[in-house]
Amino acid sequence: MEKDKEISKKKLPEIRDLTTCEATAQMLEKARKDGYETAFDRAANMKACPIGADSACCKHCAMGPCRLNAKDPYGKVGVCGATIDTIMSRNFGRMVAAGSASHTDHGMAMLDLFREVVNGNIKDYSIKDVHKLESVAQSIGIETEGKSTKEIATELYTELERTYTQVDGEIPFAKRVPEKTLETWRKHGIVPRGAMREIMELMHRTHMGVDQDYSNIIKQISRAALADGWGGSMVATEISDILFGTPTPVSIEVNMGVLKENEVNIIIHGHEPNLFESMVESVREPSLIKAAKDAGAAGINLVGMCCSGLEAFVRHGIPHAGNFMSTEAIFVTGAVDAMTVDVQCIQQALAKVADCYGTPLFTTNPRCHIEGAEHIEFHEHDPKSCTDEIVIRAISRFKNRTAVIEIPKIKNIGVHGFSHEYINYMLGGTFRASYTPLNDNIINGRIRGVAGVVGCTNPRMKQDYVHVELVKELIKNDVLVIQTGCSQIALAKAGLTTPEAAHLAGPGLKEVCETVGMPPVLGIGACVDNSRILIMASEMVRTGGLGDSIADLPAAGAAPEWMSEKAIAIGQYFVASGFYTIFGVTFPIVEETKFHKLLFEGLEEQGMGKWGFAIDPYEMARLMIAHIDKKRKALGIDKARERTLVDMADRRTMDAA
Ligand code: NFS
Ligand code: SF4
Repeated sequence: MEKDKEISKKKLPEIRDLTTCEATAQMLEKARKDGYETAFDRAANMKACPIGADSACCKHCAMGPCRLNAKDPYGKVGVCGATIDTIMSRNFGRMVAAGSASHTDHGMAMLDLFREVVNGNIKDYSIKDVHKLESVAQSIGIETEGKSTKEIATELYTELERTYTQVDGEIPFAKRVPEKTLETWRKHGIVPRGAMREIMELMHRTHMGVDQDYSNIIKQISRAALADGWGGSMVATEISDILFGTPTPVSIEVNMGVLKENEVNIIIHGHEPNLFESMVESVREPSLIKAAKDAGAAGINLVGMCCSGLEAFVRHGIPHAGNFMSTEAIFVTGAVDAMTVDVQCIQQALAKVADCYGTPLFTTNPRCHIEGAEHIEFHEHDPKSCTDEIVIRAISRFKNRTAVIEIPKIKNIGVHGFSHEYINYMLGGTFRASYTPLNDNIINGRIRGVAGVVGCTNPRMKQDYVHVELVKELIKNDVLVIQTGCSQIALAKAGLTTPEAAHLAGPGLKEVCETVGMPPVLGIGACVDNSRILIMASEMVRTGGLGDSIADLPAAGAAPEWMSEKAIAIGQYFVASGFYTIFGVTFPIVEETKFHKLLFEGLEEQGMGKWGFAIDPYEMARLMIAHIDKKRKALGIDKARERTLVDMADRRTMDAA
C-alpha cells in the first residue's frame, strides 16, 4: 500500500509542466506537501480512454456498448450496424445537446427572474438598465415609443419566452442575424424554433435506430447549437444586462493575491449572476461587517472565480481569484473562509479539498447539490436569507481558522467589461456610436482581423499557456482579440488586458489601441457572453464593407484549452454562424472519416464556418491568421494590408520589443 503510494507519487509530473500560473503552481506545491491530490495529479494517473477520446464507442442501447477501431474506422460497425460516422455524429450531437441545455437553462433562470421582477413578485432586484431594455426590445421589433418601462418589459418577456417554448417559426433573436447568414440557415433548415424543441429533437434523433445519416444529424446539431448562441445564451446576456447593468470597462484585480489574510474571504464560483448580486448586498450589510470586525477581521473580502467572477467584476469591480484550474488550488491557501457555488464547472473534488482545509463549501441552487457540501438554497424571493447565512458561516470559520495560511503574493491588473454597446461607443464616440471606425481600420489594414479566444482551462494542458501564447501571437500580427470565459483570466494574469499591453501588438493594432486608449485584448464577459461576439459580428456585417454574411468576415475563433460540453456547443454555433473555430487539447472525432470531413470542410462549402484543430499555440495562430488573410483576399482588401507592411524596419523593432 505504502509502496503503491510512493510509486504513484513518483509518476507525478513536474509542477512547472502543469501550469504557467505562478500562484497555482505555488499552491500545487503546497498541496503535494499537505498530501492533497489535485485534478492535475488525477489527470496524470487517469489515462484518457483512446476509443472514447475519438468518440468511436456507442452505449446508446443494451445490444452494446459497441467499440469501433479508430485506426480502421470503416473496418467494423456496431451490433445494430451503426457506422463510425453515425456513432461519432450522435455522440457529438449529445455533447451539443448537453452544452446547449446548460446555457439555455441558465438563460431561462434569468428570464424567470425577469418575469417575476416585472410582475412585482420579486422586490430584491429591479431593472437597472432601461436603455438596454429598450434597445433589446427594438432589436426584435417591439415598438417602445410612448410605452412605460413595465409595458416594454412585459412585451419583451413574452417575446423572449418563445426562445424556449416556441414549437414552430423562428426564435426572436433570428431577427438580429445578417440576412445572408439567415438565408443560409433557412436553406439548410437549421433556423431554431425554440430551444426546448431543438434539444428534445436532437436527443430523439440520436437515440438508437433514428437518424443514421451523419449529414442529416449535423443539421439538428447546428439547429440546437444556434438555439443556444442566438437563443439561450443571448437571452442570458441581455437579461443580465437589463437587470444588473450593461458592463463598461473597469480596472480589476486578478490572481490569488486578492485574498486577504486579515479579512473574511468569501469566494463565489459558478455562473448565474443573481446569487452574486445578492452576495454583494450581504457583504455590505453593516451588521455583518460589524460581526466580522467583532470576530477580529478587518473586513469582508468577496472574490469571484470562473464565470460568476467575470459576471460580477465588471459590474461591481469585485476582484477575481482565478480560472477553472485554480478552483481547487485556491483552498490550499487556507485563507478561504467560505466558497459558495451555483451551477456548472464545479468539480466534485471541491467538497474534499474544502474539507481538508476546514473551509465550508455551500451549494445554493436546487439543480446542483454536491455530496459532502452543505446546501443552503437560494430563493430569489428572499435572496438575502441564503447569502447572509453564508457570510455568517464564513465569519465563524474566520474566527476558528486552524489551517496554515499561505497566500501567493501575486496580483495583476486587467481592464475588462467591453460589452458590444461599449465597443460601439468607444470606437465611434458618444455622438456617432458605430462600428464604422472598426470596419474602416480592418479595411485599411491597421487591424488585420478579429479573433475570439475563449473557453476553459484543462489539466491535460499546461494551464494558461496556450491561451497566452496564442493571443500574444495574434496581437503581434495585428489581430484584435476578443475574450470570454476562463481564457480572459489567463490573459489578465499575463498582463495583456491593459491599454499598456498595446506595445506587444503589431504596428497597426498598436496605433488603433493607442488612439482609442484600449487594450489589444478585450474581455467581454462570461461564456454565455459569447453571444456578444455574435452581435458584434452582425454589427460589423451591417456596417458594411466586410461582406454580406458572418462567414465573409476576416475573423476566427479558438478554445485552446477547452474541456466542457458547453464549449462544444459554443464551437458548433460559432461554426454554424460562419466562423472558423479551432479547438485545442483533443478533438472527439476520428480523422479521415466522412463526419470529420463534414465538420472541417463540408460546412464551409455550405456557406457556414468550419472546425479546426491544433494543440500548439503557434500552429493555431498560423491557421487563424491564414484564414483571416483568405477572407481579406476574398473581400479584395488584402492590398491595403500589404501597404501597411511596407515599413519592415518598424516591424523589426516591434518584434524585438
Ligand atoms: Ni465556460 Fe464558465 Fe470556465 Fe470553461 Fe467553465 S467556467 S461557462 S465552461 S471552465 S470557460
Ligand atoms: Fe451498439 Fe448500435 Fe446499440 Fe450503439 S445503438 S450500442 S452501436 S447496437
